[in-house]
Amino acid sequence: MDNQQPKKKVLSCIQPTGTPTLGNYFGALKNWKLMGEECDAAFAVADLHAITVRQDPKEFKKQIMQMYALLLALGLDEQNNIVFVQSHVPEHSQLAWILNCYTQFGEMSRMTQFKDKSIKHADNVNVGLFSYPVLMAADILLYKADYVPVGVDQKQHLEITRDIAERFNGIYGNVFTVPEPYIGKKGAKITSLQDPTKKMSKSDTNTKSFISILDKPETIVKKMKSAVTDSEACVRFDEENKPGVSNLMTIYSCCTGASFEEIENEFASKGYGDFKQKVGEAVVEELRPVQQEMERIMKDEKYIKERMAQNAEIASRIAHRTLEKVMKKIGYVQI
Ligand code: ATP
Ligand code: LTN
Repeated sequence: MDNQQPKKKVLSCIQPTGTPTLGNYFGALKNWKLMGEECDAAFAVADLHAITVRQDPKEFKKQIMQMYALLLALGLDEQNNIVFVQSHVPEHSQLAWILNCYTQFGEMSRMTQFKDKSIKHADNVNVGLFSYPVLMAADILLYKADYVPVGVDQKQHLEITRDIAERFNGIYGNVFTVPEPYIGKKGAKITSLQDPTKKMSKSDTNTKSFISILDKPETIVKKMKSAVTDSEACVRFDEENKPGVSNLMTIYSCCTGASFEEIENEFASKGYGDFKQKVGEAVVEELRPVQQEMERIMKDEKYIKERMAQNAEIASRIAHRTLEKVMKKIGYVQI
């Protein structure tokens, strides 16, 4: 990104539906930090999206606080970037309703996440789950984001956001910035430690399949040691034939910055036991500062709520400007 140009805008959100995993961290959060250093960024806890799946009220509140604290612990609010909670900015719901009316049933029916989640939560296939990507489009379009850093699983939702924006602009002129997904090269897909053909997911019922960002060092090393690999006993990157080892190499590379070739050389004469131990230790070191900062922030609820309130005010100002413009274009009466 060229220094002479005005800074590009970035927005991304994460749902407070459990403690983030290493997948969320490398696929999303770490890229957020890097992009926040170069761009004008806004990051949010997507608590409106989270109720598409039933949440226990007490637990939900705790998870929103925890996720927000984590974003602060990662330093995402540095350089004047905004870190806020989606439900504190009502414009998200307002614009989502409007955009619902500019989105076709047919195009939404193609969303693979909807199909997957309706199977997973067959007893609660609610309309919110169906229109989930429209709320996501509202999040993005309110802040005129140029780039949206996400993991590869969200690409389809970004495509529909672009379609909605282009359609609206086609009718009313240039209202929305058409955003582009930003999918990091490394870490775009961290897979499950127990079934490396599936993505690592914080809602997996098998806790050995993921590493949570708050797991204790000994738990991290233990989970790494029980990661599924293969019988070749050779550290070599081959996603198709060696998905388990390739996943561990990706994680190690994300932690240390080493290339796959360097990793292959480092472990050329070593077995999987040594390799897994080293990957575990690298993850522990990567997460240590985040965990320490998180522990400090979580002790101070008053501070967290103050930061939430300040940021909600700034976010609202930006969101309100976009919403007003949209409503004016449609023909609503301004008072
Ligand atoms: P759930 O398990 O509840 O479906 P999730 O772990 O997929 O949730 P989300 O809140 O849906 O997490 O995703 C937050 C961000 O993390 C998104 O940008 C998503 O693309 C990214 N992400 C999630 N899982 C992975 C993964 N295994 N590898 C890389 N990125 C991921
Ligand atoms: N759907 C996303 C979370 C999300 C999001 C957004 C990501 C909600 N709104 C806007 C990017 C931009 C998810 O589940 N990962």
